[in-house]
Amino acid sequence: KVPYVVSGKSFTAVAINCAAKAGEWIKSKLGMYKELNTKYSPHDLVTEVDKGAEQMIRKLIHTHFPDHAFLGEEGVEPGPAASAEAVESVKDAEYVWIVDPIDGTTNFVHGFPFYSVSIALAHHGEVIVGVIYDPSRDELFVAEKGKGAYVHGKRMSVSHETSLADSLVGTGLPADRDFALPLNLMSIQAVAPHVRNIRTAGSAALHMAYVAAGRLSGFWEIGLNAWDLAAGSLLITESGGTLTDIHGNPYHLAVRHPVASNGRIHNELLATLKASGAAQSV
Ligand code: 2AM
Ligand code: CA
Ligand code: CA
Ligand code: CA
Repeated sequence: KVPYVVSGKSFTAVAINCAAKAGEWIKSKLGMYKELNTKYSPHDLVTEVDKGAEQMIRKLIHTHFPDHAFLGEEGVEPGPAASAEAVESVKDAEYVWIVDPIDGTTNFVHGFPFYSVSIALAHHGEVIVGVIYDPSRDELFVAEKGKGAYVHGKRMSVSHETSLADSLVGTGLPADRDFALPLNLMSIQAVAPHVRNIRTAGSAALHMAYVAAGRLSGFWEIGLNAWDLAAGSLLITESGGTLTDIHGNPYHLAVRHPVASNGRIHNELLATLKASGAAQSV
């Protein structure tokens, strides 16, 4: 049995406080960031607001839970090797907080109002709390293991579409132009003729929250990281959806090529991705 309450302060309450506080601060900095730097590629952006938000969240979490491990995007060297190593080093921790302070930095930089704060807590590698906050719409998505998923207190459930033909799905255009982007473009070319339409709005975490809320029937992307997916993973399963990797294996913290759906279109989406040839390359 997982203890949800530690010294009178629930994990979920702390996660929500962190997401709300950081989100409000991030929003106040819209159009006001000072330093724009690149990380792994010229398309991989970071600002001092990403770093400041992560520091704010880490401090708040450690005030309440000083013994818990912490994995945040801005604390990890850019690139897939360092990310994999960082996930490996925390995946068995008793408690680890997995945080993306701004998911959708490119949108934040351009003032396109689709970015989010993503905060998850994993217990021995299993996500038990997931919170995603969208400051632009003031939408708060919350899931607790075994207790359902909620958007601003209202229970969420996935969409009812049973075929790709009736589905609106989401994906991304990865910043890694050499490896992930060409593969994801192949997958988009294969999926596009079969679905109602595709959205690539620039925040993987928010796309996952939208699958949980029934606004998208599916989402996939090649080359993501633990902090993009951990909170969304619980939103998906607690709202009745299905989350696997691109080969159909169950989700775990090291998964980098996720396929999320309402469950009903999952096999058709997996089969289409397989037929595209992209799945075999990762
Ligand atoms: P970010 O804004 O937190 O960096 C858009 O396709 C998604 O890809 C976003 O969730 C974005 O997260 C993520 N992303 C951006 N750069 C990336 C990189 N170099 N490798 C993997 N994911 C990246
Ligand atoms: Ca980033
Ligand atoms: Ca991200
Ligand atoms: Ca980020």
